Amino acid sequence: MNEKIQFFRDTWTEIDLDALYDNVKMIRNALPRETHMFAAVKANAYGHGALQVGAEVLRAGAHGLVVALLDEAIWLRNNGIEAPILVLGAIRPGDAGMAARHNIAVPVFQRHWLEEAGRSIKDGDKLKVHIKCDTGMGRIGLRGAGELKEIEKIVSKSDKFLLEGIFTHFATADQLEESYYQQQLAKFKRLVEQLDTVPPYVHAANSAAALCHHDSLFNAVRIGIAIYGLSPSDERHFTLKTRQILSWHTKIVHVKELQRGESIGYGAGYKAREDEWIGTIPVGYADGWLRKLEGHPVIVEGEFAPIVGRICMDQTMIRLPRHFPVGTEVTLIGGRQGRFISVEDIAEKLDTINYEVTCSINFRVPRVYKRGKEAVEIENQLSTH
Ligand code: PMH
Repeated sequence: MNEKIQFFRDTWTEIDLDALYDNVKMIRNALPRETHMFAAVKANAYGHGALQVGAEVLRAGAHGLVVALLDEAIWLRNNGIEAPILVLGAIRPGDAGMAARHNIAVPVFQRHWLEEAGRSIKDGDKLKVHIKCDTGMGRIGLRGAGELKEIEKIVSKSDKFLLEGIFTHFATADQLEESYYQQQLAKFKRLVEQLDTVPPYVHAANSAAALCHHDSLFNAVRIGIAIYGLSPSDERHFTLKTRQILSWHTKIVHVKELQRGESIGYGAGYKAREDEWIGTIPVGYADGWLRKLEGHPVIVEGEFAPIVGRICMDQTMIRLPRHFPVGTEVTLIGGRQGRFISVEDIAEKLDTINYEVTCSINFRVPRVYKRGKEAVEIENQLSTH
């Protein structure tokens, strides 16, 4: 580990690169050999770190990466990622030249966008485009065969564009009820059949679809949540034994004994029911450790300890089963000493989904990348080095 890269507050996440590698291999092995797997590393790889996750998933056999923003794609390119990258979200037509220059593929679904984009692409450059079809998600995409044919015609006639793919996105692939999924799939198939020339990548499946519906695979898939070892669905059970790759830790910075009746935190909202040991940990809602987690347990030396009082911006108090010294490690998410707190446990307490939990862990929290027990890299976005 590079000793120069460090952090000065004992709060960090650990990303298990071995588990990530195994997860990707497992998912790859569950798919036909010829299926191209694109890994979704948008939103900083769902909070796990796009550069490190991107490099590892490619090493494990992913074919390319998908992101939401052109900014995310350029950042990956500037940091040495050479594999295919597709932006999923709409980009401004004036930025098409920039995407072409960086060999980044983008979605197309509006005729007037193509006309304007063509003007921003330098002569000699070619922009790779994937036609985005809205078959029922209702976000972006063309909806009818007429628009599709028009766009195919403009793209195929222009020397500024290269038709590389066609895709859609499912709204309900994670649900047991399949009729809406089937409707979307049928619509997409009908649209693909309208093309004069089928492009190299035809893709529709996210994690839930790829793992549950083999009819959704076409020749490429876009897998996000499953590579992180998190469940794509509350309703469906997955047999793949992927592992959660993220854990979150901190250390106690202060310990005190409270007398019965004394209170804790903003609003003096918690009162000790008896004499109690209280620890303070340096993590709060400004890190993505949200106030709604009050009452939820953390792990201290293999025992659960509940969060007491309101979570502050940068600090949280926990009720300890007994005295622990300052510096004792506390686990907020993940496993330690035989106990485990899953991302899904936190999501349930927050009344949200696992995706939102990891995406909410923000730039203040350093990411420590591990192989085996060894930390191989630390990413601290606040680093002054
Ligand atoms: N493709 C598109 C177009 C997506 O928006 C997403 C995830 C994925 C693939 C990967 O999905 P998975 O993580 O379920 O495998 N997008 C989002 C989203 O916009 N909100 O939550 C997940």
